[in-house]
Amino acid sequence: MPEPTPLPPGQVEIDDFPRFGLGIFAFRFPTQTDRIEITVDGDVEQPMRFSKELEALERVVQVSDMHCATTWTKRGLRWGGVRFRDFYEQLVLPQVRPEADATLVVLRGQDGLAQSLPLEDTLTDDVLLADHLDGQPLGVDHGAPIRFLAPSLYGCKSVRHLNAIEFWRDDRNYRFPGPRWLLNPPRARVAFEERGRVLPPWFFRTLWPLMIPLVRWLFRRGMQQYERENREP
Ligand SMILES: Nc1nc2c(c(=O)[nH]1)N[C@H]1C(S)=C(S)[C@@H](COP(=O)(O)O)O[C@H]1N2
Ligand SMILES: [Mo]
Repeated sequence: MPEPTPLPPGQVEIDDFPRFGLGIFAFRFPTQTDRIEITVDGDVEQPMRFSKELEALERVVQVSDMHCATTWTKRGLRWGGVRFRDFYEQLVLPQVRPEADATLVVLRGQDGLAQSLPLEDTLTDDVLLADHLDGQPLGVDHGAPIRFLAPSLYGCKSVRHLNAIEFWRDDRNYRFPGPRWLLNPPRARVAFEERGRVLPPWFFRTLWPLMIPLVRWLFRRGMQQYERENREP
């Protein structure tokens, strides 16, 4: 076995892989999980909706770590899906035709989460549209039916239940659903410890670990509620 690479600065390894996020999303769920449907819009020539088209892209399996800005890291997750770069080059560029300067990518999840990031951060080799985890279709806990996955960025950018991708010239059409100055780093690069927008890493390293048990509990409760409501009669 090769030696594992060292953990990024300020991260602590955990054994389980919790459903996690901003507390307000603990009780929000996708409305539809059996079909992959992604709308592509923004400063583009031809807005489109893709579904079966994704099946034409090369499939990849990738083992990567998930680093949450609150300091937990789950290592060695085995994702399956397609590369975001292939999606962009083979479907978006020829068919949707974004304006040349539309380089702000906005990702939206069915639960109402919205995130933005620069286009260049989405085109690296390790960024996926993932629909499988450990050889199984994604469950509701980890993003069914499909999620964005960018392992070199903190988990907040890896939007679950992805149903819209937009390419904009600027951030006029993007609003983060929470206190942006506190919780919404523009890039969230793990290697540079971009945990927040304004406050320094040590602030988050100290504060966030105290919140993890509460957030885990909320997201577990949310999942239990979802399972009760969606149980087969
Ligand atoms: N749609 C959606 N995506 C989301 C979140 C969320 O609340 N809603 N939380 C983010 C955060 S903060 C993290 S750390 C990761 C965690 O991924 P997991 O829930 O699959 O463990 O999901 C991210 N993607
Ligand atoms: Mo996170």
